[in-house]
Amino acid sequence: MRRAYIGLGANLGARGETMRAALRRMAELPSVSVEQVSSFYETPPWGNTDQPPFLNAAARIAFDGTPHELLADLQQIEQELGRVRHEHWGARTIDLDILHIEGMTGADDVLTLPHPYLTERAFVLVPLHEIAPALCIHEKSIVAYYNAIDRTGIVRAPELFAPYPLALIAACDEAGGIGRNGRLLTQVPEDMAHFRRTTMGGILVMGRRTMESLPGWRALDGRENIVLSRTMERAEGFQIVCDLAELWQLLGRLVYEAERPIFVIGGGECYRLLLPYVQRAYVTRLAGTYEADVFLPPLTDFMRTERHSGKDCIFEIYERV
Ligand code: A4P
Ligand code: MG
Repeated sequence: MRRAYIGLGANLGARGETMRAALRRMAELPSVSVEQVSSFYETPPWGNTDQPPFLNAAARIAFDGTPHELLADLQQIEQELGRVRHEHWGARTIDLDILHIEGMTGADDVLTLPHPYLTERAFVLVPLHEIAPALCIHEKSIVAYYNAIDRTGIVRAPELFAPYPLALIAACDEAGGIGRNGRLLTQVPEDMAHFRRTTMGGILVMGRRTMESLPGWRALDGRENIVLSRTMERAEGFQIVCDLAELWQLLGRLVYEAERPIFVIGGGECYRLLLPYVQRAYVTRLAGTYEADVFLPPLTDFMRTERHSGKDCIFEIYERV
């Protein structure tokens, strides 16, 4: 296996979706594993400046085979994702460049390594700097190139680099309450079983207080447990992220390995923060009210698509319209 760095760029169509699809397809290649993905950055067009802004990212991969085989695989993905070949340095659905392959330099008719413009382009250096600051190209570190380049106009695009639509799962009483004194309102076995069934095999994202409310502070089995917390440093069985950028990066890595559903499981603050990225909500309606002090944020822009009654509660599904 050799390590390589791939640059991704898109400025036509649903740019974020196309970039995510390209990463998934790269990860599906038998000869490639995607090890790390940078945030997505919105970047002003370079070269031909009379075109829409780009999304750019960089990925670190490990691959088997020759550089030319890798290039052919990447070009195949570009084709499948509907890359239309416009003019040189012009607009494109997706562009996958090999930025660098460890231990390899050289040029022939089809491939130049490292990529010839790598060190002159802020839209390459900014994402590459995020995942490989210490990498050396022509005996100079990426940090050094990064510090020297004009990065005007390049911004991290949080609403665009969310790697996947999220699902939300919550249990509310008749007043929309979800918790009280840092705990669930009540434990209905039927709802606990529903929660377990729905989320099994998936990725759970929770706030610190929700994590602390789990029995014995233990991670939930059969699922990846992620805690979003600015203050926590480590906890056995949990992966900790301190902000959304870190969350997207971690989720990116996890879901490119294997596509799994992602559930936001609470508490109130976590629901509020992540609701803009939620596509589907599983809501259990509990009978009665419990003097809650935390409430589910209103699901405006959602439509109820399913509702069935259990023994003690009602199970609903909402989809974003
Ligand atoms: N080729 C040679 N070396 C490589 C390499 N290391 N990786 C050959 C990939 N390809 C390499 O590329 C043309 C040929 O380069 C390939 O057939 C391959 O054999 P292409 O992608 O088919 O054509 P292109 O994209 O029009 O040319 P080029 O030079 O790759 O364009 P760039 O350099 O990709 O520039 N502004 C922003 N902000 N962000 C962008 O992503 N991208 C471009 C395109 C312009 N401006 C941009 C961005
Ligand atoms: Mg290219």
